Amino acid sequence: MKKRILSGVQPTGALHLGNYIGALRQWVDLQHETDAYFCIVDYHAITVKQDTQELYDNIHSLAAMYVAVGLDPSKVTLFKQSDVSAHTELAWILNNFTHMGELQRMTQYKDKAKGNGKQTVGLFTYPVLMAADILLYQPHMVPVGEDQKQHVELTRNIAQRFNNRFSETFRVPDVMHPKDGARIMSLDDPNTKMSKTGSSQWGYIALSDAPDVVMKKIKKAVTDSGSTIEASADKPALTNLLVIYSAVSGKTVGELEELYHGQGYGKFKKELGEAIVTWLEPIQERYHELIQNYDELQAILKQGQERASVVAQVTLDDVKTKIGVI
Ligand code: ATP
Ligand code: LTN
Repeated sequence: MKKRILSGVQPTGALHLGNYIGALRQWVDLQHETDAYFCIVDYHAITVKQDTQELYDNIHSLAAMYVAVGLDPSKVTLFKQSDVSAHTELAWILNNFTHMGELQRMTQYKDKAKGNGKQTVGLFTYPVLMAADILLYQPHMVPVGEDQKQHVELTRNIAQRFNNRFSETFRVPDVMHPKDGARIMSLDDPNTKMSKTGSSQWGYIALSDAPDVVMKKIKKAVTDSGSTIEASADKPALTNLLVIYSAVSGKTVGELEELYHGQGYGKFKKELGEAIVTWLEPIQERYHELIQNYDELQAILKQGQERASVVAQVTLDDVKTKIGVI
């Protein structure tokens, strides 16, 4: 039997190279050999303030990007979290199997709540909703970037706690990171992760960025002192650029180091920018076709909802029976 995987992205803005290299690239690679579920986690997005129309548009553009990067909706289940009400139902139940202290230790919560005296309960219990997203589908693996490792660990703890209290109910899933690029760094600050909401526009390359924007962002990207182009612990900025180059060109970091041995940063950056633009071209073409075809996107999400609901309901009914409400 095929192994099952599940993952998700928040519809909070354009997908960037960090999302692709850290998460979606693995999804595309795994889609044929696994039974795969990919979610648009719109209820996670509202844990920070969203504009109504923008959120609606972001959901559809993320669905289009999922398909444009290579996910085949006839092979995988693409769906919207809010379309399957089992997610919020299970999240409520799991809230009662999660300790305050566990959530207080979550680094993403601490980062997002920083300097804000008015953080919401939704932001606090965000990881419990994520645990519900995962556990409903009984996946073997959760392919995500490194920043999500702590959330998957919490999910495992919640699952084990529930299983110990009642009987075997949830599969305890493993986190799965890519070999390279589990944490792509910001282009303007190699000490922080590339993010669509956290850093300036110069920090990330969106998959929807126009060629001239890509070239400008790469030109402005921070580099390390010295002049050799190599990946090493004391060259975090160049290492990051090499990992990105490798992902978009298919060449290994070692091959790229050899190719640029003795060459200047100028030539390296120009060719890296061009490689990204070339790689993005077919993705953007497919994206533009899809985004204009609203009915097709709706049909993909509807089909995903139908498939996901069936699987999710089986787990939810089992949980409700075990706790005594049915
Ligand atoms: P935010 O704007 O909150 O930073 P984000 O860019 O991290 O959002 P998410 O929707 O939270 O995007 O993440 C989607 C997936 O992309 C997750 O699996 C996450 O681990 C991965 N991811 C996000 N940023 C990076 C990064 N810089 N490097 C590698 N993977 C990443
Ligand atoms: N918190 C994740 C998004 C997310 C997710 C999930 C990822 C929500 N539910 C379930 C994997 C599985 C993030 O990337 N910020």
